[in-house]
Amino acid sequence: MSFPNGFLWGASTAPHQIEGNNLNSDFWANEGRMPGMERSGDACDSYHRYREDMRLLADNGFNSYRFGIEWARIEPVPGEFSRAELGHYRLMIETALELGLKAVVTLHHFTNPAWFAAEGGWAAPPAIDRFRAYVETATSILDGVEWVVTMNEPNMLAMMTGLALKMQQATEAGVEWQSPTVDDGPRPPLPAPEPEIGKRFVEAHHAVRDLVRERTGAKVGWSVANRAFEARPGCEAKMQELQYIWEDLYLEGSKGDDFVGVQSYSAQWVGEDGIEPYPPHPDNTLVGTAFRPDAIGIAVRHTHEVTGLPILITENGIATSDDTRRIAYTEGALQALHAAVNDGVDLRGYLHWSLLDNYEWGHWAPTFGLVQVDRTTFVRTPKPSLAWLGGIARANGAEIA
Ligand code: IFM
Repeated sequence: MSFPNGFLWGASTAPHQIEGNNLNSDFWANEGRMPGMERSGDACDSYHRYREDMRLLADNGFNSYRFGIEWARIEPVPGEFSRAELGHYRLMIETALELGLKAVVTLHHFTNPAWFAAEGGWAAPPAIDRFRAYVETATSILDGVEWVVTMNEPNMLAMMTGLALKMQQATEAGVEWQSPTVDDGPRPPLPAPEPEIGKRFVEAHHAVRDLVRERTGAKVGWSVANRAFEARPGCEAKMQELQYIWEDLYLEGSKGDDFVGVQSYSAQWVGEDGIEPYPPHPDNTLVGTAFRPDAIGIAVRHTHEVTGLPILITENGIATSDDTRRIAYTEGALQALHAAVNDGVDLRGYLHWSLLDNYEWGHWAPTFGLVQVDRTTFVRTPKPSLAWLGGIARANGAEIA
């Protein structure tokens, strides 16, 4: 099983999930407000330990690293850009290049500056201009970066933004908010993203795309969470309707980009009543989703059909405490990807989610990392999957039965 020349092999992270103390962000301000939600705190202290993290990748055979720059640090108050923070991210880029890692840089990964949220967030009139001003400033440090992701999972962000609005309305009406749980029963389907919010993100993406291209020469795209829907017999039309709301609006928004990022973790059935819950099963992951290594194959084929663009796997992985399951999952995912390449999908790289066991948006229990992190000492302990995947990266392929 070999992959195309120049294939990117790496891992992905997001600033809020690993850096620690992202004090000026809206997510930080809201942590702990919902029952059962844990705080990010120092996270993995990658803000200070990024060289060590990148070394783990470079020393184990990988050739790329996806990380984000944090808007809330760069622009802590409207219009005031921190030269020190821009310098920090410039040093990160230089460190990656020095270690032989291609930097894949995300400009927005779910979190906003707290002031932006207070101004009304993405629904407010100045949102697009605010984002454009941030991106314009950020481009000044991107020399040498070949791949830029403008926004991470705009479809999940549209879902989260819609949910936050509903929570706010419930609070204002004095009604207690019931959040969906993933405890013992079947994991309920996530609420659908609001298309109107999604269209705003398409607008935001288009507003910065040429800016990034002109100022940096990097390839520009965004990364869409792919649900890998499968239709029960007779439910194809229902599936297409949901596919539009969940993915195709965003995939169509990527037309004209240089590439599209595909992110996929599990597959989900669509029946007459819509998306089916993941039923409880011993193989389910720590976030309650089904063990479906083949999902990434469904995701890239659908993305290829809708966009025809070069594809970078910007996230794929599994929340498990059993690293042998991580290896089995990733092996299955690579097989599915290899088959898709053979069928003509233009695949440029595979970036595993995630390098580190990190902060999973309110929870520390779901561990996605190739590397375990002690949250008191911050000592990094590589899991066997790091060397295993790095070996495949070195060989640009593998003998897989
Ligand atoms: O941790 C997240 C990431 O921030 C976005 N994509 C899915 C991951 C796992 O849930």
